[in-house]
Amino acid sequence: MLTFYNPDHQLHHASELKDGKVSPCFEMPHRADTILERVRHSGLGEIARATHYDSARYARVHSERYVRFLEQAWQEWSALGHQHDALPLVWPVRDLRSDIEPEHIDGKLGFYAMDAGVAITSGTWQAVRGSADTALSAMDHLLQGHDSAFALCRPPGHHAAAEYMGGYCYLNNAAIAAQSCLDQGGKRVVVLDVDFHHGNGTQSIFYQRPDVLFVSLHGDPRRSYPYFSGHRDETGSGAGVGFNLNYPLPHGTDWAAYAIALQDACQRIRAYQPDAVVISLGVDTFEHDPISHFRLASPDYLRMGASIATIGAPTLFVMEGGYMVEEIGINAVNVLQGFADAR
Ligand code: FKS
Ligand code: ZN
Repeated sequence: MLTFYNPDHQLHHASELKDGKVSPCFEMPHRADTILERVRHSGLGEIARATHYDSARYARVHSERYVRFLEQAWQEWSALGHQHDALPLVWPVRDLRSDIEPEHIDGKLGFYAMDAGVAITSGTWQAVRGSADTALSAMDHLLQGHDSAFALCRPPGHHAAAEYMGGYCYLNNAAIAAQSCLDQGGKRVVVLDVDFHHGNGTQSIFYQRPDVLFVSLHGDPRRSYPYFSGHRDETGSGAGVGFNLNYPLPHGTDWAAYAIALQDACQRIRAYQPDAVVISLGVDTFEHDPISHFRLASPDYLRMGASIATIGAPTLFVMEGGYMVEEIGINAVNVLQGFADAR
């Protein structure tokens, strides 16, 4: 399996608010480098550099004004004399006006964000577009007739919707790749999200559409981030009714319980007969993850890969979360190896 990687991710190393203090994000550059090292030493396959795409490709699933905002935010922020990370701190919730884009950068940051987990730094845009380009490059490889590919994306993408960022995510890499497949002749694409957190952004982007089936296994939003989406009764709307499938699972879910949900999901996906499957691959379901609450062990990720292989369609793995940095490489590559061995 070919891995696509872009070293520009290193330009994004941001801060977040934790325990009342501003400190480095759990989502740090070292994560991607650990996975890359593991890919190198596991014999999974070659590593390829991502190519550069026009930003119009991101605007297939995001609004043009949002992409422009991401591109220009640091410049607008630093023009005020700031040198520290830009963080959103005010949001248009409920009956506040969300129809008029503010002119001031403080307002824009909140307008285009769902939370404060998305700092913008001087290198953020270059890293963010490099991450989307990584997913696009890997999808193009799949469309050339290969069975599978791994997009080692960073920053992650699945919380980002058409017009907002959130939870370390800016552009939705998996959604951009899925849309690219459709734009190049694919008729039905599945996004299967196995990150611990619900992929609210991907769900939102495809919620009204039958050409992308979104399936997600995640911590129950009643207790887990992102709290405001991921319930079982979210099944799609309009033409998309029946094409959104959520499996909220309780704290402490181990492989035995997880495998039952995953098998059910894979069966539903097979019945859809997709032309391609995009896996939002988060390994924060790991038992020792510092911010999540499932109990998967390292060997379980081999089983996860084998289970995904039974879908039988060309498969693109897109990296999302996972914060136990020592094991993130082992666990992510275990999924890929379990998949490759089963094919
Ligand atoms: C923990 C607070 C939760 C936000 C968690 C964001 C999770 C991001 C992710 C992604 F894949 F996008 F990276 N903070 N004390 O893992 O879903
Ligand atoms: Zn996550």
